[in-house]
Amino acid sequence: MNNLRLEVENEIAVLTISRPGALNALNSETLDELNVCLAEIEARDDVKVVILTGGPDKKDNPYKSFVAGADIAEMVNFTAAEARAFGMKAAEPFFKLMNMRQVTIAAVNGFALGGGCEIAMACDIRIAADNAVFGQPETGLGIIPGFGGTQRLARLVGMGRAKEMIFTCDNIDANEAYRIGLANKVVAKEELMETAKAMAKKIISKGSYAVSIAKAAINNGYDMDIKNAVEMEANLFGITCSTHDKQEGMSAFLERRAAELTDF
Ligand code: CO8
Repeated sequence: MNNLRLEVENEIAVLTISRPGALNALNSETLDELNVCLAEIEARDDVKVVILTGGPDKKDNPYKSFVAGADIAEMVNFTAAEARAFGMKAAEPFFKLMNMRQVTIAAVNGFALGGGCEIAMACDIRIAADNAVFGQPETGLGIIPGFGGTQRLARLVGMGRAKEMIFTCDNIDANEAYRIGLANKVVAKEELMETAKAMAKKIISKGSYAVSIAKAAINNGYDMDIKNAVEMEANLFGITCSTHDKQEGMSAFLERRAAELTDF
């Protein structure tokens, strides 16, 4: 892989997008690598949480940029057909981040602009360094967010705020992102990875199978009517009740001891 780095330790995969000369902008090669890498991660039993972050810039500053967008140099001469294909190429790994059985956390270490904000939004959770900057500058470039931004931003922060960000191209800082629900947490930049790993560890300490079923229930139910969504949840609840973890988790509570959860 030319533009991605994968490190797995303690059931946490840290996936770093690394294009130092372009502030980690997403080009076709990076999207392809991401797609392959996420498929491999999903098949691994030794990974329970994925943390996605950006590598240092060319001056080796680790807090300059998460992802500064899709690669403008690649897009400048796109025909309409090529642009559509590029959007669909991103949709695959973005849906993997959203729907894979492992929890995905974006550790936003600087600029999260355009496609960078969009890939962070495809993750389950966003933790922002205090210097992070979020924005959707596309309309200023004569395009629209094309990696799911018009859809995911409105779902996360509401239509009014999404429209304001997309129509004005105003960037927002980490605290504002937290205030409007775009970031789950803001931490000192030096504590970003430590915080993301601590959250990952806490999630891993729960029943991993239950967490992955809960993720599926939230994702699948979101666009359903409430009646069907609640029925779908009841079905998934039934499935979790057939697991070792349910028996162990509830017995441990009743016996006043710590549960020894496995991943099923
Ligand atoms: N694409 C390509 N190269 C980039 C990008 C990018 N998005 N962002 C930065 N770079 C490059 C710069 O060109 C520069 O390269 P070089 O050193 O060779 O000149 C290098 O990274 C460093 O950047 P700067 O010198 O500009 O660094 P500054 O600290 O001065 O500024 C900024 C940092 C503010 C982040 C600035 O680089 C910037 O504004 N970048 C562009 C941000 C942007 O507009 N992002 C949105 C892009 S459009 C998009 O994401 C659409 C997604 C959907 C596509 C759907 C298609 C179907």
